[in-house]
Amino acid sequence: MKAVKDKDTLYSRPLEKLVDFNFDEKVANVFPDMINRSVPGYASIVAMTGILSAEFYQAGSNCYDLGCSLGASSLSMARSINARFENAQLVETPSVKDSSLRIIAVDNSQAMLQKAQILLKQSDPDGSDISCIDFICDDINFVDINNASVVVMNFTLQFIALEQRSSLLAKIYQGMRTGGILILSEKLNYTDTEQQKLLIDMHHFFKKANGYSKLEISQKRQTLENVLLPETLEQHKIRLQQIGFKQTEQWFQCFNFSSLIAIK
Ligand code: GEK
Repeated sequence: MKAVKDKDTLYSRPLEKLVDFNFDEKVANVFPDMINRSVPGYASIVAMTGILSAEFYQAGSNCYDLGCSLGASSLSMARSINARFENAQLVETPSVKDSSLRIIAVDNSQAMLQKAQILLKQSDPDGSDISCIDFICDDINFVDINNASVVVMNFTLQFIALEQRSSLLAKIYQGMRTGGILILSEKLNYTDTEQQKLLIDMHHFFKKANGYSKLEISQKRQTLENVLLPETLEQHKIRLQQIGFKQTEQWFQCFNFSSLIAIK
């Protein structure tokens, strides 16, 4: 995706009142800078989302990007899946993309989706990759999941109320084809106090090295406290197993940020 120059300075000055973090227009405008400087490994996870999607995508099925924000994961999926089909077909017939590919990108922030559509058009002016992406503005708890071979939740489940997570994941599982994958990326929590402290410290070193001040780190942390609710790796794995996923593997971790693949 084309880089956006807008720098995240939202928490650089002391704020009188810290309100809970939400994905409004101010956040949407600086989001690429914010997520790259705040989430260790974000760019790798987005790139690998494309690679894994291309391998596990089943022709004629749907792909979902739940909590798509500015569409970075959707674009990565579209490019990688289309490239896989183009390469396969070069050998036999000249052509063509898998015209049945649909990527359903869902977010409940109108501001994010508006910006996503502008950015994707800039990244792919002739629309050859992004024409398969349908944006839906809705709560992912209310969206139907059907005939899916790839479902991506990159740093979205952590914003869903704890008591809604099992039913949401069960709905996703029900809507998936056998052999389909869920890519689940999350910030992790640790039950051991020392381990938790060390991992949080390392995350803050990362943010400091990326130019965030102590004030920015502290104010952002407070605004996320009631909104971003991390769980442990074990909680994620056990829940996915209980829902029925036949294999769950952690394939990435950098500090307290991780990604799992779960296969139906
Ligand atoms: C990326 N996956 O760039 N329904 C729909 N969307 C939601 C909901 C909900 N209930 N709750 C939160 N969101 C993206 C990054 S960001 C992660 C995902 C972060 C949306 C919210 O509006 C936001 O756009 C996204 O989930 C989380 O690969 O900022 O750390």
